[in-house]
Amino acid sequence: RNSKRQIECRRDIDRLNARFLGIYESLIPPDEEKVKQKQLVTLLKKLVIKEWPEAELYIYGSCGNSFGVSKSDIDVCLAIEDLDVNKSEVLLKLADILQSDNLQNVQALTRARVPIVKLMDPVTGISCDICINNLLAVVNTKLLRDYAKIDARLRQLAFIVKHWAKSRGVNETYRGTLSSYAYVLMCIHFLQQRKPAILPCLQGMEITYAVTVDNVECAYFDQVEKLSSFGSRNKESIAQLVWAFFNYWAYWHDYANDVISVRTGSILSKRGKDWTRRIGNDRHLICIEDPFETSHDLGRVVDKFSIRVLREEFERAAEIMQYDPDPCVTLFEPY
Ligand code: 3AT
Ligand code: MG
Repeated sequence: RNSKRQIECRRDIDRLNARFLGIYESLIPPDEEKVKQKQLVTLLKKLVIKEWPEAELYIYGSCGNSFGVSKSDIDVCLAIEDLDVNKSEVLLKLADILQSDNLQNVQALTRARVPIVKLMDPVTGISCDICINNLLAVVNTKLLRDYAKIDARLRQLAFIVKHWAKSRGVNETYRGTLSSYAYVLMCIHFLQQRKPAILPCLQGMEITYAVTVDNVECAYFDQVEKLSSFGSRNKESIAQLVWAFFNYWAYWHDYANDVISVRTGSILSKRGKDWTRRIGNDRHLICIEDPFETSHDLGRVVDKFSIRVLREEFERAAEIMQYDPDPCVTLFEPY
């Protein structure tokens, strides 16, 4: 009878895996959408080159890091070599140019924390944000994309986690919860920690790619095609990983002492980073070290109210994965 129960249990897990993979597949942007994104970026390049012949345009964020779901906005960075550019002037000029080319809803937000021009392409319906010289974001986009190439389970897990976070209202930095970028780093770190590991620590390996951006050295092993069987000793399925991810953040993470660090592939101590007290607005209630700007805690947006919301949501998700007969529905119920 025992082995019969095991077989039934196995079937349940297989069914749950298939459900999660189905959700993942349904979130992937179709090829036509990728083509349209490229077309819009090509148009933008053409317009930009006329005014700034030396400038480059880079896609960053979820359209460039491979963690973008269907219908995401495009994040674009205009890189201008001239170090003393006045960003506001450039943005206003850029807004002018875009407006005269019939792009819609063009707005220059020169006073935002990251100043941008927003626009919408009436042909494709795609929205786009353009920032100036935010090259660290371009480099961290490449890091995330490189990690995604190593093991398919990273992209699957991160899509599920981002979808959960958006459904549950905990992907809103202006309300004190975490950015998509932070969630992807949490997923990478989690897969680095599995036993056996599913992801390596690229910044701890031989350096094959190095750039210095804004005085920050960004260096790591980027020949990831050589690592395509790295995680194969670990056979965990996506359903197990989703369960273990939420379980970790609900019950095992030491919020009082620990910092998760993709850069080192390990847990660091808050004391070591001097992140034990509130300084200004940085409260360090959940600590996620940026892989390149190591003094930057991606949890710094979280305050004493939103940390409770976040932890309750992690606990809710862990409970659902443990006990709910149909976790794939309940997990993503709107809040
Ligand atoms: P969505 O699919 O749009 O939710 P995304 O990956 O595009 O996810 P964001 O729009 O929040 O995420 O951010 C765009 C990029 O900007 C992602 C990352 O390369 C960079 N970025 C975002 N937040 C930070 C941060 N706090 N520090 C450094 N880079 C950041
Ligand atoms: Mg984005």
